Amino acid sequence: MDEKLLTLKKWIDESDNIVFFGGAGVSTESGIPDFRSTDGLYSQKYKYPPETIVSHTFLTRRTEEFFEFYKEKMVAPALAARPNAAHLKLAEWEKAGKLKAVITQNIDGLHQAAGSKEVLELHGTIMKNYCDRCGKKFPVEYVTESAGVPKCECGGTVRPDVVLYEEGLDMGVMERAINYISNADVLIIGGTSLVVYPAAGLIRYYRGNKLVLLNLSETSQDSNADLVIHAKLGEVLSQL
Ligand code: CNA
Repeated sequence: MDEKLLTLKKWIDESDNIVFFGGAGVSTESGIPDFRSTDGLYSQKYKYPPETIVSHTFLTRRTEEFFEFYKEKMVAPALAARPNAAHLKLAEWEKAGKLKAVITQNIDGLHQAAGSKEVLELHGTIMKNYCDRCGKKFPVEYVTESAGVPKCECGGTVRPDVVLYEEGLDMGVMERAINYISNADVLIIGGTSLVVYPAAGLIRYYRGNKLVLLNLSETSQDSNADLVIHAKLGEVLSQL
């Protein structure tokens, strides 16, 4: 085990107040492409960039194209995926009383599938859907089994309970995330490029001296971390 890993192991072993904050890179080892890696969705060729498609304007103005992309590129890979070593290790730490919460920008439900209980989904989840007219709730299967745009019996569109670009985050979830981060002993940030705000801004609420950045590529926050490891999350966490 190299020196950085030994430091991380020591911090983990000694703490019962770890908080994990992650993004799409947590799920790439489960086969779900992220946005910004070289084989991520931004590198694939579409008529529009993903952040244009996954936006409120696109959902309302080009609803059919939205659902075509959303179902094929976001829902199908997530439903086919299984939790990887990173999801499983975080769930194990929570069960052992060491980890307080997982705060995620992911919408794939894999932390819950791994057994994590306290999961704060900043950007919502594909698992929950609701009618934009009457508010009726629908499971993800309703969306996948509907041809084209999923419709409610009232005539409304059944949309994902996901925070799209141009939409605001749930303030209750944000407040809970801030509370966990500002009280954390060890904060591990992993699998996120830290460019999507306001989620990326959460890092500034951390007040401790064990900020771990565990990401495949460099981030703008590397210089603010106490420990930086550029490697695959699942490969690192499974060694701990
Ligand atoms: P991003 O901007 O695509 O960044 C991902 C980061 O993870 C990059 O810096 C990669 O280098 C890094 N990375 C990739 N694989 C690994 C790995 N195995 N181990 C460690 N690091 C890795 O994604 P962000 O989460 O930062 O951006 C936020 C968006 C992406 C959120 O709104 C998400 O909802 C959205 N998204 C979510 C999913 C999902 O739910 N699985 C998939 C794709 C996009």
